[in-house]
Amino acid sequence: MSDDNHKKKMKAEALWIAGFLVVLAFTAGLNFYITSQKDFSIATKMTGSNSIPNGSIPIVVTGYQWAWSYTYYNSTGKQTFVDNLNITVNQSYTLVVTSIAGAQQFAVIHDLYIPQMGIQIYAVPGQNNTITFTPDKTGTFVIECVEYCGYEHYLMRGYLTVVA
Ligand SMILES: [Cu+2]
Repeated sequence: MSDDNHKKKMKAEALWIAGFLVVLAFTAGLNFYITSQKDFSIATKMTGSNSIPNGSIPIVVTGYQWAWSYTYYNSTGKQTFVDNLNITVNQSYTLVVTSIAGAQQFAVIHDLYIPQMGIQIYAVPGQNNTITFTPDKTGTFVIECVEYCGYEHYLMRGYLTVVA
């Protein structure tokens, strides 16, 4: 191998490494940014008492492979939404979190995480885990599953939108 050729190869390798580091730095930066958005003051009066307090609106959250569904009752009756949830500011909500029970391979544990609200609760087949909270700021917040639950785990993302 000539010296020139060797230099070219070294340069190509250095470029590959540099490019890879740029991609890593970008994704790490994005992750740090999102997790730094945590503001536990957004959700107040949080409890995990496993009961639904008076005046709190229950929302049944079910983890599937691979989506979240939210079911609640309002003036138009029973409503079910997939992935995204819209709620009202300064209203108390109780999430009743579970995972679909059924054929063994689908009955897996998920983990509901709303980082900016400081909410994290397991979704376990056959269990109803509750958490009560009152959002006191409007905005759009990421909802994600943080328990690896199968190969499309990454699809279990959505948005919680708090409106006035
Ligand atoms: Cu999951």
